[in-house]
Amino acid sequence: MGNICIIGPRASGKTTYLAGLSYYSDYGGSSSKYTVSPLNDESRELKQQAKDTILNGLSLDGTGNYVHTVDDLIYYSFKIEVKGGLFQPRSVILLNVRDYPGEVFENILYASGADNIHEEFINECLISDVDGCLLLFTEWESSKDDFYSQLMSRFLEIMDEQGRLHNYRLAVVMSKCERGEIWPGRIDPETDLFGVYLKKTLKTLKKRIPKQNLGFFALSTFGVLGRYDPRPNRDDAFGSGGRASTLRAPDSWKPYNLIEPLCWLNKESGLTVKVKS
Ligand SMILES: Nc1nc2c(ncn2[C@@H]2O[C@H](COP(=O)(O)OP(=O)(O)O)[C@@H](O)[C@H]2O)c(=O)[nH]1
Ligand SMILES: [Mg+2]
Repeated sequence: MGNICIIGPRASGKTTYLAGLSYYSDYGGSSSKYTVSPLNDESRELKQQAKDTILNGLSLDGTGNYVHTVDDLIYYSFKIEVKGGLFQPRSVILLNVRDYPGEVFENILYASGADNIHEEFINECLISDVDGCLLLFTEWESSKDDFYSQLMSRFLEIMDEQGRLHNYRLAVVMSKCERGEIWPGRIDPETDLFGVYLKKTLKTLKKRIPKQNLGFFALSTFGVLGRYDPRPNRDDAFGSGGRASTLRAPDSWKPYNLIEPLCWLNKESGLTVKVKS
């Protein structure tokens, strides 16, 4: 039962993921494979916000950029209990997450020197009581592959400096996977998403991270319209920060794979727990 971080570039869906994860266990009722208990005020508020926004067709506001120290960032803390099944034990995950604005992650490439606050944020994700990290990616154009791959090289360098290259799990996730072009790739994301669209990034990660510490996933907080209706459950709208997507049919909300990467990251349950949310 350890700490897990979530990082990813701007607008990769981090805050929406957390909001959806925290609220879906109530919304899905007994069909949810897990329950989430918020452990602090910020988490309770996010869960409430999820109810007001995701289900009512409004979008969450973007995470602000005006942060000067790690302590300026919102901190969420959740206890997640994954229900046991016939062949799987019940497991408990503690998810402690600072809500980093995407810039923090992207700037590790550009910033340098003593005032490198971005590295300070990343270092916090790599301290010894953190077991691993959920890394959210959202774009797949080939121009992005170069950028993500450079970003990962730098991230791996920092991991190495912190002595975490061989003892840190990385769940590499393609978010918003309900999008039509990538939905079929969700079944084997390593081969059909990262291996097709983000080849360099995949190679960079595989070169340095031990196989058992590297997992590839696809998830979608929004999901598709139904089991036999693969159209995205999504409407594009404009939010305060530009383009923003919201749920198209809140009554049919069924997120995809929210909990699986967390179960994999969670040391205690390791690879034995496979749960679809
Ligand atoms: N299509 C789609 N859009 C999503 C999904 N999750 C989040 N978004 C949208 O992506 C945008 C950025 O999400 P946000 O959570 O603010 O990203 P963050 O900057 O990483 O915290 C928002 O407009 C969300 O509505 C998803 O599962 N599918
Ligand atoms: Mg955010």
